[in-house]
Amino acid sequence: MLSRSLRSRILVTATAVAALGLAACSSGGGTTPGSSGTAGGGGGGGDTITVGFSQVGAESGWRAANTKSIQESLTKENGFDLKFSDAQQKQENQIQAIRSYIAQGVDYIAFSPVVETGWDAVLEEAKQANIPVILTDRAVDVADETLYQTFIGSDFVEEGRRIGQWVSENLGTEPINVVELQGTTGSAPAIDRKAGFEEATKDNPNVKVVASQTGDFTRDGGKKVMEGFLQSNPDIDVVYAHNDDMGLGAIEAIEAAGKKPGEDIKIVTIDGVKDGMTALAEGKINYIVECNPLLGPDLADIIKTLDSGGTVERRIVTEDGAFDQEQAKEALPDRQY
Ligand code: GZL
Repeated sequence: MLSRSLRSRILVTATAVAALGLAACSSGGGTTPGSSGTAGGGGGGGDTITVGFSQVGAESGWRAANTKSIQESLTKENGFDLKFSDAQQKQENQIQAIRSYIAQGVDYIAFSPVVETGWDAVLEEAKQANIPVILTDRAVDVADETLYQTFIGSDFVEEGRRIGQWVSENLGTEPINVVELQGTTGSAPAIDRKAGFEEATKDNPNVKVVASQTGDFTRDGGKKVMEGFLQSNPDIDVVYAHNDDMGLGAIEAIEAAGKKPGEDIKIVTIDGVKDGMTALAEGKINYIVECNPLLGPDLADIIKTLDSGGTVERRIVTEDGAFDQEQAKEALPDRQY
């Protein structure tokens, strides 16, 4: 969830603009292309707002929690007509879904881009159709930044940095061989989590990444890649998995090899979903940096702010916690996902 101060800043802007009568609420498809988020949106307040959402897929516990949050927030009772699609982690399916939303004339398009590049053409089509686009969870790399109104999600570089700092300080006091289970190739979280870890560990000669390969953010992918790592690397000390699900797959592979995860081979991951936090509390994972999936309420706020003629920040970064094994035991009972 956004911090209270950030949410209040978003809403205050809208109120101020509306009060000054500066809101130019257009009916139909939203704002003039390229504005900084002063969308008129579906009906300028009051009418049902139609939103087309293209989700990456259902690849992980994080994604399931994210989907639930969005579907529970953009409800008819809350003034939305949500059209939702699952792209099964294929960019072509997301592009097809966005084109379908454009053809349907939705008021807003929101999506979590499976990879960073390849979006310029379809987002230009949305811009020409006067449909504002909101990025959730993952960012895009486009030439024209006006192709989307705002990005809301975590700072993945910082997540990788926090993992790297913990590994360097707690495990890197002696030479350690690290294997890395990367997320989906070309995705913002995979690129940034790798960069953050490298930045935080580059000055510690004890920390050596001996193998790095994508497990595509899935439990099965993490297990299969870890099996390969175990066969080709006799002395693995630490697994850095870009998400809990690949870390949980690595646990299966490590136990099948007759070793103790969390002890013989330490594991650090990112997300903080229930299964990951449970493994952390049980001592099979050593440290988790959270990545908050509960973006639904903030997405609803952003769209309503834009729809009432308000403006939103270009980049809205959500707050993430971090947990060691003792902290996981305390936090587990109250976790929402
Ligand atoms: C991060 C999100 C990532 C999660 C994975 O915001 O995009 O995708 O870390 C999920 O679990 O598959």
